[in-house]
Amino acid sequence: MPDTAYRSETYFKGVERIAFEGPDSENPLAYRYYDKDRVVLGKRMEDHLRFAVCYWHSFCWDGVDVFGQGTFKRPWLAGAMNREAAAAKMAVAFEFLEKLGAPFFCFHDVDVMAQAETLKEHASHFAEAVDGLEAHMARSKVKVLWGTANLFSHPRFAAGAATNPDPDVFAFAATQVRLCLEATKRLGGANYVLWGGREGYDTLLNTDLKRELDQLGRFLALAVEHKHKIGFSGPLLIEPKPHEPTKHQYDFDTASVYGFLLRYGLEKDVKVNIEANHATLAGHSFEHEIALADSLGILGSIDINRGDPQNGWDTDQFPNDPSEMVMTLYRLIKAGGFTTGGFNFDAKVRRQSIDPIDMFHGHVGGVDALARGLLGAAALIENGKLDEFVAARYAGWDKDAGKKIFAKDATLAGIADAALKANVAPKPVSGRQEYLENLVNRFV
Ligand code: XLS
Ligand code: NI
Ligand code: NI
Repeated sequence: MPDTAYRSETYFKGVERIAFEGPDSENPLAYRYYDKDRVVLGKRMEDHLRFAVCYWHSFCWDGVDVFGQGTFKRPWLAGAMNREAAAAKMAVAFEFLEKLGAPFFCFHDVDVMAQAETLKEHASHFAEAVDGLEAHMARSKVKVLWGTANLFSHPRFAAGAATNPDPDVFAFAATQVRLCLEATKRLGGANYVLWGGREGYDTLLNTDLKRELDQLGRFLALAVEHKHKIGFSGPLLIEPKPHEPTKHQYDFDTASVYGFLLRYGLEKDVKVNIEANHATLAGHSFEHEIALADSLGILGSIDINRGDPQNGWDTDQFPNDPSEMVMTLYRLIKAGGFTTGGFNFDAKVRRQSIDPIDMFHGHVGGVDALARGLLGAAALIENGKLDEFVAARYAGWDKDAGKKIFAKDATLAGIADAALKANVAPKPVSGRQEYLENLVNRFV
């Protein structure tokens, strides 16, 4: 039986609300950079970062890995996830959110509810959990950054949710998405996320690729239709990931998601939720994925974490690399900052970090890493040299030579004739990479 004797305010004994104490503080449970009301580039830090705690890693995972049992011994995870255990988990979650001073959280439907055996039971247990969330949110003022349906943990989804060979699995998943989208709207959530963990294949030998892509396009189109029908104003966000758990996932990276959206005519309604560790698994830098999403006009939100340079899976560690954080915040600010999105800590403490207090160390450090990145990025922008350099590098495109190429009546032959006539002889110009790297390092 789960131990449900504890209640809100009692699991993280001795932890007070985390306060800003400045860079010289020796207190490990204080923010050294995150000063939520401090105005940076005309906006409060809290409004720049819009950070969220994710329900799943912090409150649903007991430290299990593929070789070993849970190590954390969270009391609410000790037995069956029944209604009492789900309620106890929720009380602990909100105690944590409030003490951390988190403005947002993110959740999967199954994270917040009692375990269900049937679809009908899913609907009723989830409804009860949403009532609970609503009450906790009203009291604490913590908001939903996004909700999502878990369409990957249960064995029924082993061969995919939308892309399953069995249409009943599609219908089951569609029901979950309908309920979770409606709940996210009711809770005032800012976005709705779809991560296709099982929407891919383990072997092409048993896979009809064309059908599966059409099924996924259909699923997404139906979700868009329902979003409009119920008047959910936030965007739908696809979270790209190249593989893990499947060998190949269809929403591989930002570029492939964009191609998919264009093919199914969904590019106006759907954006991306970019995750740092997923970018690196796809062979990109995190900065690349943000810059590309911005240039395609589909940057929605960010799952902030980091991988491990020596291994190739989604380790979901808390971000802590100052230079990566400066460039992340720089790209975000250049993209105009978040509108509905935010930084969701899709991150978990290590399996040996067994004390409840370790959850605070992880999140406090992560928030501070972002805040420090924000200050560095703001200083880099105020310095102006990086932006000036890039603008100067492309300046020719704003002059005659560039404008003529983009003129409506321009042809390849016309451009070639003019080039021949002028006998154009372009001179190589230094890219100044080392100079720029040194410049950025001054703000890390
Ligand atoms: C897994 C994903 C997942 C999504 C939500 O790798 O990051 O946690 O963010 O389903
Ligand atoms: Ni994620
Ligand atoms: Ni992930």
